[in-house]
Amino acid sequence: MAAKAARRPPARKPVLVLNGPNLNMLGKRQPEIYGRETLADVEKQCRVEAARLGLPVEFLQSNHEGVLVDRIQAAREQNSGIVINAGALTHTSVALLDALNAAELPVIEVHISNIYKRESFRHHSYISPVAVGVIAGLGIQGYLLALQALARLLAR
Ligand code: CA2
Repeated sequence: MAAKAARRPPARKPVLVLNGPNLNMLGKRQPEIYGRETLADVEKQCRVEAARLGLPVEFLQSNHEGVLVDRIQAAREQNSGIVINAGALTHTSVALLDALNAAELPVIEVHISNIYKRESFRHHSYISPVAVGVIAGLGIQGYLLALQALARLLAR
């Protein structure tokens, strides 16, 4: 008799958490806007939350637009969804918008601060049109909420 095929769920591709320019400075300057936690703390908390949700997760922070574009292009094959805080590139980058569009993955946009309470140039995001949702103003908890949202979307 033929052996029964093992019914293992297909391996899930990791969710990619991307951080843009200057977010490596988190916790080191401007704590009144961005809080006291560092990017390493964000990564640690995301890893704990992702493990709880059963989501594999990968991180990249870069100060360079092209590096972020390259990683988003690779994500199309390598990842199942993207959480992105593009930093100031949020308000300037058509290149990131195009890359996210081409990736055809669920995207959640995160901002630590409430960009709508700040200078008017921060009120417009080039990447929001490709995002399933946008979380702003909830501090680094926003990243954890974004992972929860992606876990639900990917389970559908
Ligand atoms: O609120 C957010 O998460 C932002 O994406 C952060 C960006 C800003 O340009 C966006 O308008 C809103 C800035 C990230 C820079 O982070 C720093 C953190 C500490 C010290 C200096 C910069």
